[in-house]
Amino acid sequence: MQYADLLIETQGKVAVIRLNRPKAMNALNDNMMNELGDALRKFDADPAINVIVLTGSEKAFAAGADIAAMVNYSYPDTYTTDYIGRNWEHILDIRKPVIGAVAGYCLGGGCELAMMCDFLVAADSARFGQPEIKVGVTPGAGGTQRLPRAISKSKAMDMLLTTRMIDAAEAERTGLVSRVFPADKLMEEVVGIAQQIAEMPVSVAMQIKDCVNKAYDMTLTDGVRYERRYFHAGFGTPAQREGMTAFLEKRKPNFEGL
Ligand code: DAK
Repeated sequence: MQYADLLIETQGKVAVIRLNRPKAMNALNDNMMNELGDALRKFDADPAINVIVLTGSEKAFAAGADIAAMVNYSYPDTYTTDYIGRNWEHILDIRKPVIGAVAGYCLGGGCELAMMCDFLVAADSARFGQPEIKVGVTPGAGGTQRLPRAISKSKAMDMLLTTRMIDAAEAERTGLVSRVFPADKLMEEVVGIAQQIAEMPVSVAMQIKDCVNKAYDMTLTDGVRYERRYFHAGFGTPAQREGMTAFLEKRKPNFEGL
């Protein structure tokens, strides 16, 4: 796959998508978001890939939506063409696990994009922030909704209203990221995590992702019922037969193609 604003590589069953607009701190523009949607959809449909890693550069995951592109937009420009909605949220339709690996600045729309990943790991250089108020707008890709769910209302209000950036340690402490690594080890570590997941049955990984995401949209009772349906259905799958048989036979399970 060749893209103008992304770099792509694969390592076994893991695909790495790298945001790549180095001169603009990976500011997100229409072309990059269209390309990202295309790459994500292709890997989601590729039976050779089980897990996707989304990352940026050492300096920036992404420093927000491209302010130069937005500066002259009018309300009709954004409303009638569904700016953001039209191409920023493809990642939410991806059924395989997507891990975000953040180094450097992760601001505004960049932080919102990162929060659409299934989970985040960070380099110790990472800085997260929602500085949109400073450029005169509210966040438009979920910042006011996903951030309080991730780190608490108080922390989110603080970040959104003051534009204070939090570092990797605070991001881990508050639950925004799951693990922090030295910057020079980030990619090695995240690909290792992705490979570990890629050895699991991909169908079950997809089901778990679906269930966890439902936890945000359903009542607890409905969510547990939803999960239970997958659990029961699991007893009709080769993954369950192989996983449990391998355990009893004291061997490593082979979930290839499952
Ligand atoms: N957009 C465009 N260019 C950007 C950029 C951005 N968000 N961030 C950085 N750049 C560019 C800089 O302009 C500069 O370009 P040149 O001058 O070299 O041509 C280059 O990247 C390097 O940046 P700096 O020279 O500023 O580098 P520093 O190390 O000094 O500072 C920084 C790095 C990340 C702290 C700083 O660049 C910065 O504060 N950037 C802006 C961060 C920001 O405000 N992000 C939020 C953007 S607003 C909406 C939906 C969504 C959104 C809004 C509305 N609706 C549906 C209505 C989302 C909005 C946003 O994300």
